[in-house]
Amino acid sequence: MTVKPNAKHLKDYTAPNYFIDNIDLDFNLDDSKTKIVAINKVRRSGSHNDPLVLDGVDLTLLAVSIDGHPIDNYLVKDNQLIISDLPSECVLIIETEVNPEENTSLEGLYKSADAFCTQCESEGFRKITYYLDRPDVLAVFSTKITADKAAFPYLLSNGNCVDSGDLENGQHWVQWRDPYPKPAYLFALVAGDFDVLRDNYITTSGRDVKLELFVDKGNLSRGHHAVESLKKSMKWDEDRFGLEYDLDVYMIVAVDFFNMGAMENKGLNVFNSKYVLADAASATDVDYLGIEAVIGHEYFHNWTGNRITCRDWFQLSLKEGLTVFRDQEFSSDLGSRAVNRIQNVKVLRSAQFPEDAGPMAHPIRPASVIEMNNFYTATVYNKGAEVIRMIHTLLGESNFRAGMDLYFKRHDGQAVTCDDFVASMQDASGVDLTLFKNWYSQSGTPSVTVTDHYNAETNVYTLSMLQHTPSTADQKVKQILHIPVDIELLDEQGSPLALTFAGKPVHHVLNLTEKQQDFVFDNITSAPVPSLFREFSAPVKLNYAYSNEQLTMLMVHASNDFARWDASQLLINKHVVENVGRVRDKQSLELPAVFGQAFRDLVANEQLDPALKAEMLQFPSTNSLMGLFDDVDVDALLAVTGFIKAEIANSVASSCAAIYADMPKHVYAIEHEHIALRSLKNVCLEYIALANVADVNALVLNQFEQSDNMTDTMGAISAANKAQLPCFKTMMSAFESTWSHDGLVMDKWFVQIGLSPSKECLKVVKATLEHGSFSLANPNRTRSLIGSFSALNTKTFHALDGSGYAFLADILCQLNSSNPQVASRLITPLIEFKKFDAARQALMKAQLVRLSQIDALAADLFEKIDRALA
Ligand code: B3K
Ligand code: ZN
Repeated sequence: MTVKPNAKHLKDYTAPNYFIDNIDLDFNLDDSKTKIVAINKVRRSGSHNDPLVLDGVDLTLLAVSIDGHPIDNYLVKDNQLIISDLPSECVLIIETEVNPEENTSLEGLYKSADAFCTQCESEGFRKITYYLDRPDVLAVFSTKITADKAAFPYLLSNGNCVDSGDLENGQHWVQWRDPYPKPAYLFALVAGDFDVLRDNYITTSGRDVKLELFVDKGNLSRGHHAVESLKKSMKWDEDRFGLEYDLDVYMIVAVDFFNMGAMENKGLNVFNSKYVLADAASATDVDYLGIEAVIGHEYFHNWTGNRITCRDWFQLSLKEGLTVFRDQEFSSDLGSRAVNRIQNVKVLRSAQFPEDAGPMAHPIRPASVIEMNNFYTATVYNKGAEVIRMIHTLLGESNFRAGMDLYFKRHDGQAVTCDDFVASMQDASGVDLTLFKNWYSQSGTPSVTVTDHYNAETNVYTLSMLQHTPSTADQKVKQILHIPVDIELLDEQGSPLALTFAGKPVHHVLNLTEKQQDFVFDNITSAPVPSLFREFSAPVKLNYAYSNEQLTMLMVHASNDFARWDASQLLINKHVVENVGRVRDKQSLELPAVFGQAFRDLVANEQLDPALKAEMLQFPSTNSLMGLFDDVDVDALLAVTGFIKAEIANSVASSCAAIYADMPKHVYAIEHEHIALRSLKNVCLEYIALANVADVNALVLNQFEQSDNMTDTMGAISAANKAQLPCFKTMMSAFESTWSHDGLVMDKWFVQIGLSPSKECLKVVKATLEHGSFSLANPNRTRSLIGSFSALNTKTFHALDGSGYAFLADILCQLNSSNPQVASRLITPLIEFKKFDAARQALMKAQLVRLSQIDALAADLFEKIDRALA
């Protein structure tokens, strides 16, 4: 392995010994030689004689001067510029040169097709100039950009445009100034030729904000949903949190080459075009909802992230967990709260729980980091949002809002810690969060084992709970957590029972604060069925020995929609576990009659919201089912899931066919009721296809041919893919000829190739690398084809000949040098090898060892491989 990069530790944090209060940047844009002059106002903090140590990566240093005098007695070493003997205050001018067109890491200043753009979070600004590239150094930024006017008519940066002008040689310049001091990670620059969608928004206090959306030429008609989503976000943040936007202009630029979803740079968001562009022909309902959520997320960062930022990167969840919570609430207030909750929980169970169980386990506030980009994780984001949600559950909406208000009052304009956030919540509400804070420092998914006892003579019912957090790769010893347990008790008929003890009402959210704790209820006249962790009140695994009858009762009668869905998942999980046991014991697979009946009743239930029905019909992902086992037997799991899916399909196919036939024929619109019906229709189509009823091929093909929207088009293709219907090929080639000019739409086609259950899948995936619309240089293409294959195609990726693993490792070798961030995201299924059987473990490990021997292994991959092989 290459030299081990150093880890940084939260416990070693020290405040900066210098500050930069002001930086004036001057960019002369050129594809291969962009020159940057940075004028820094530097101030020593306290009295010391330590040198100023600036970060810089992949820079050509041209000149350094202090207070107007060029100097050369500096040291450039290990990606640092070290300057000694500085006066207590000075003007430090640094001239650097960078090569944007060769920057394939998509971090720092790079070219996305013909446009220049930047990505600086977390440590990309150091690829632009030498700087104190850390979030607790806040400066006022001014940015002048000069470039060819014909090729780059738009020159954008943060803040407000204060001046501009033309030069003689066909060049022009624009001067920007952002009045809000910010850390370097929020800096942005974009230069290019775009179509611009312009709008405006009047804030509650009457300020008129210009909204500008920049898209590739010809894409204007696909930008309207993003702008509408932005206006909804601005209104929602005013209504729910009393927060207004603070600059005169809000700009969003959509680019095709982007490592993640989007970036909240102050006043100038840069977005992956996937989260901007949508019209009926090219985007699914999921795409539309994703755009609304990500536009909201980046907008909400303006307060939770930009106005109040992180003291250090270990505190990332301070802004990300909180902002995910805010975007989840936004989507829930605008759409279906139950469906949003279900989808968020699916992410936890299929991505975050496995992360906690694997070699990259870390608390939402990590204690040690090698490559910060590796910590933009489901744990920091999604579990982080769950931690905020638990605070919300414990405090209630009005106390939570008071806590947020206090947080803004205390810390606006500062770089702070998770502890500061919790202190505001505690001080504003009076709720003691001392024990609760363990959620910030402890990794791992806790389990809560519940047993109960009913005394028919005294009418007393007792719930006994035991919490346990298993050791994780990063942390052996675990502390007790404060776990909110939201419950309901139902009588035999499914009616809710009042929760009381000794004549007093008991709140439905129980506080589990000890290892083992009993909760007692009286006046319970018959043995109740408990609905536990309603609304997923804590990110834990529940162990309670539900009977089939209890679960089917909860599926119908639980008053919380999430709990009804969760009961359907628990019913499936229970039979997956039982049947995998049967495979191990060489018995035949079986399901009780109540199982199929539960799903027949579900489909027949006309009272049920179609959106919830569609969710309850969807089979859990293989990745979340893997979480039910300590040792995953891939072959048994696939056999069992295939068997159970077929059983559900056979039980519901005829009623699904009836629902399908009776679907109202709406004029296509992006409205929540329509989205719900489309999702029910398409899940029905999938079961009809899996049950392989007569004429299903024609039915699916007909939906494809008649479709006037991408949701139904993909519904048909996906059903045909899963059921391996002959029409799959026909539809894929029709899709390809319509869309091969548009990589973003072709991503859906690449995903279907990666997910194919066909024996030929890997061969086809490899051949598709040569497809004219594919490019490994584009992260969206790469994730669509290779990510879908390796993360979701369990059968082929985990083939026992090791071919899936070897293929992924081949790709990672290439990406290690071109784009380590993308490589590091894709490696996840390989590093979680310990949960599989010995044969697969050996094959996966061999590929990791092979990768560990790459010359110049990037820190991103190094950190994950090193932890996996430890
Ligand atoms: N803050 C960015 C993510 C940056 C990722 C850096 N590797 C987007 C977001 O969470 O809003
Ligand atoms: Zn974010």
